[in-house]
Amino acid sequence: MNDSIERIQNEARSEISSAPNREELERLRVHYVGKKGVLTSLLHQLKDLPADKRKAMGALLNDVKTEFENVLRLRQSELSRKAIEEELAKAPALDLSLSGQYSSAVGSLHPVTRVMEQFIQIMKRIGFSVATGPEVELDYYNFEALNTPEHHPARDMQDTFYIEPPILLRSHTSPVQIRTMKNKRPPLQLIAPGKVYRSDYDMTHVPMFHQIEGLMVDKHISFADLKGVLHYLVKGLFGARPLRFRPSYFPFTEPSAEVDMQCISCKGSGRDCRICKSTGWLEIGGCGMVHPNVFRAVGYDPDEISGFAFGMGMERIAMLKYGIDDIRSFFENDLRMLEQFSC
Ligand code: 2NL
Repeated sequence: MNDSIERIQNEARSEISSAPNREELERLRVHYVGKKGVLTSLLHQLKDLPADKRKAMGALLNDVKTEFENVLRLRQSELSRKAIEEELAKAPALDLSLSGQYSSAVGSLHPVTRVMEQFIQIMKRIGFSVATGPEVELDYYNFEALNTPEHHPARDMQDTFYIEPPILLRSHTSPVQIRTMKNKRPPLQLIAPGKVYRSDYDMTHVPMFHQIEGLMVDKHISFADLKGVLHYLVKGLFGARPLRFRPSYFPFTEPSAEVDMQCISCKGSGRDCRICKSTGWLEIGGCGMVHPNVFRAVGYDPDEISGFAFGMGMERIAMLKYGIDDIRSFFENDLRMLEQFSC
């Protein structure tokens, strides 16, 4: 039996390693290691051997089987590689530098980003610098230092997202101004652009929006300076037009005002105007003279210096600029909407 095994081994090795193609290789596999193959039938004959030889012969046959399987696998991979090489040799070389059948879409800036960048660029021209800060804030910077006392309604859980008091998502970018004032001495001219968070959701409110706040602090800063800066800003964003300052209230400014600009659609006439609801005016933000308590909180002396501040929602400005009536459309990622504002 040993003799014939050696003969089978030699024969199998040479046949398998010279098999010309996959079909022939498969035939050899079935012949040598298949269910009715040579090795299987030898294994069946084991039971006829005397017990003392059976074990050694069994082990030998298993080793031979493993070897056949390895040789088969090796030839299989050689033939596969040969097939690929033949295929490659047949075909003309593939030109990877050819342009594709489909072109990929070119992206553009989101309309809110465009308005923000334009806003920043206008303010930089008149000497304002850009400051940024954390979106996850402390109650102290978001409310306390801004003359917003503990039981003020703005701190209500319904309006503000709390991580875990006193940690919250900033509801305006004013904390950036507070942090900057604490680190620098007047004169100061800065804007703070960024994301802010409020628990609101309807046609004109979303829980996250973009705000830019402006702040100017020096000796003798007056409401006239505020008006001059806002006129310059609006001129850059929409073209020169009248502004209206309506008395209002913010805890961090005194006096405070809402800023309205003359309607861009009806030019202030108010005739049948959907945009301004026939009032002739559009609200664009809020402003005021920085409250003395805010200056005290950052270590400035309100008898020495004064300042103005203002805030605007960028989605609101973009809606007015582009005639968009639902703020939620900025956040739906519908390309039919977004592509209209790409350039
Ligand atoms: C609005 C109104 C406003 C301010 C923001 C401010 C910041 C400091 C001190 C005083 Cl550090 N005021 N910011 C003042 C008035 C209005 O925003 O309608 N925002 C969307």
